[in-house]
Amino acid sequence: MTNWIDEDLNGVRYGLEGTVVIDEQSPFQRITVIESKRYGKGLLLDGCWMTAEKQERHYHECLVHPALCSASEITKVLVIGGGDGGTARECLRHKGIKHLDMVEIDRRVVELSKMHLPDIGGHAWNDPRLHLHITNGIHWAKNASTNTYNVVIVDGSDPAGPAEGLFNKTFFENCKRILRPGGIFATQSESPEAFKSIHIDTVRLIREVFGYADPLYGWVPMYPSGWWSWTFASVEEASYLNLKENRAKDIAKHCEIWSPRWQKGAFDAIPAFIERELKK
Ligand code: SPD
Repeated sequence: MTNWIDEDLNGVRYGLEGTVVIDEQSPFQRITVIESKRYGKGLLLDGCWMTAEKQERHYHECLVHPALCSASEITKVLVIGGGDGGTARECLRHKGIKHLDMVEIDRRVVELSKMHLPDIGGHAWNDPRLHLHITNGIHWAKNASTNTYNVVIVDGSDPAGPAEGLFNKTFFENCKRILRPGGIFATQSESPEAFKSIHIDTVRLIREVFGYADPLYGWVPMYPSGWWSWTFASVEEASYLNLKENRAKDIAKHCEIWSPRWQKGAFDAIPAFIERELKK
């Protein structure tokens, strides 16, 4: 018998054929781990696709490397969310990182990811540079000292449930405050098709807070519409557009999707309807 596991959104289903391995309620959200025919094991939170073994690089590489290849320094980095470990794994490919704080609200996401999706976090879980804190990332950003991090990366889920506060002005202002000069902020910024207004509002707000912000467009086939975005921001100038050549060259060797050429096209691939909206 064929089993389908679907994310339902506004009258559309985004599904994979497979079986449910774990389905439990944590204090924060419903956590589901599945085994799919096409993409291997996958993770859903509150019924929304987060990641899958054979597709996660589409997402994690594009969130991490534009920021880490363009910040002036990358000694100290903060990741908020990202409990499956994929963002930390991509960050820690960068030898220049000395200290990575990863702040995840839900201990069970980390535990179940380590147990069922161990390759997504991979070596990151044992890397001494990784400092995992199970606590609220919004409070972390509020309480961190000014000028602490070279890069702040937000790998949250959609703006409902525990991730809702990762999309508001106060949170973005705190992220800006804790960035060091020359620092870069990065966040997943939803789909320009399936979450059009959230996407536009998010880019606008980040631009208003930081001064410079641009969305980058790519594909995560399992997410609603498959068409996804990540937004990068900085304060003094649009420094996320300028890659540090040596850093980028080293990292690109290991990537499946991301490369300097891909990134150039992905910033330029802003759809006309979004560009018009952002100019208003
Ligand atoms: N609609 C899905 C948005 C998910 C963003 N975060 C995914 C977590 C992967 N580390």
